[in-house]
Amino acid sequence: MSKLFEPVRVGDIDVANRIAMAPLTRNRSPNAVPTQMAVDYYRQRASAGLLITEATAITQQGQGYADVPGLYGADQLAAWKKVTDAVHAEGGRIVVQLWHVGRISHETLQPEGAKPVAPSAIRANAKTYLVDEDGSGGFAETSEPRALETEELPGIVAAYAKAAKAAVEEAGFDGVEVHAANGYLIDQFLRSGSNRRTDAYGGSIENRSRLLFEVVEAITAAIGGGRTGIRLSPVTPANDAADPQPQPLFDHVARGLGKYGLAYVHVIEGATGGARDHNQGETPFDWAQFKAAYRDAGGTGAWMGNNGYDREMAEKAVADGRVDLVAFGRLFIANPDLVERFEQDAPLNEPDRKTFYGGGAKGYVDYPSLN
Ligand code: 8OZ
Repeated sequence: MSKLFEPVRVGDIDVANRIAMAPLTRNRSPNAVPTQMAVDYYRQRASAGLLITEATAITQQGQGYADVPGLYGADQLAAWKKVTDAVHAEGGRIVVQLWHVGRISHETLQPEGAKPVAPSAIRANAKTYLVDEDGSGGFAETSEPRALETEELPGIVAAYAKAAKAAVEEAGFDGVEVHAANGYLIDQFLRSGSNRRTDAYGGSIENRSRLLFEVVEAITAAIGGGRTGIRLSPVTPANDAADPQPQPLFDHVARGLGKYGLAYVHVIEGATGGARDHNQGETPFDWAQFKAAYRDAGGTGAWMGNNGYDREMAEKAVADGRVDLVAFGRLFIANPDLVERFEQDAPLNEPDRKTFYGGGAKGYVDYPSLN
């Protein structure tokens, strides 16, 4: 049997196989509260070794799209508890992805119609998705952000830690994943294209990484490193993420993460949802060097690969020891029993792009399982 189906320890979390469900935004949480359908959706997929929820806002300021869930209100935590109970009843494991979108937002989604916040007041060349009063949806340009004051940053760090603690203690999650990828707030601080700050959070690689490390420090102090994972996307162009020198930046990040006893590091290899060989900067990104930087610094967390894998690629990557787990996104949208289908080499359902974002049961909880 392939190692892909063997159990592995992910920090403090025992998982049944090396197959993770990637975080997938589905825009089906009206008023930022997951529905009963979300309970069914995650329950159906509970045979994944590890489920990572869709990105979930830690505060209203951290949200940037219509109908994405949050983790800052009692109603949201209670709704997530139903999800985690359902997954645990099936023997599954589930972590929540903690999200602050930064500048990838729109004034109409922000508290009191305020400007979204960012490292610097530079509008992203990116779109968000909004829904009108009458329920019709559409893409919209992100709003011009305002630069966060240095004095505001401890509040953002504290909001991450508070969300992590509530996620574990109140909502019943096995852990959290820090969303530090895809051009959202933490990634906006990391990259020089979006960070022109002149305080201790901008300029050098050390300074641009500061917020990330403060967030990880606060979360691991609150819930333990063994329940904390992180997602990074060193070369993605998603959401206008831009840096001419991702290698030294992300090697520094990897080294710094080594000391926190993290459960896992989740890496989007290439352009998110796109070309695996996409590069940013002058030289091809050296993925082995990036991983070695983490291991050399004492990092013992599981290494999770993601982006366009199929079963064969995943089996090889795990067999070679290049990764410990593989996260699948689109395949999990369409195949609730992806693990069983892989094990049996059974045919896969095709994902329907039209129902990825927004809508109801169609394309969400109605993909058939083998049995
Ligand atoms: C697709 C649509 C909206 C958000 C990400 C959270 O890229 C997302 C996202 C993906 O990480």
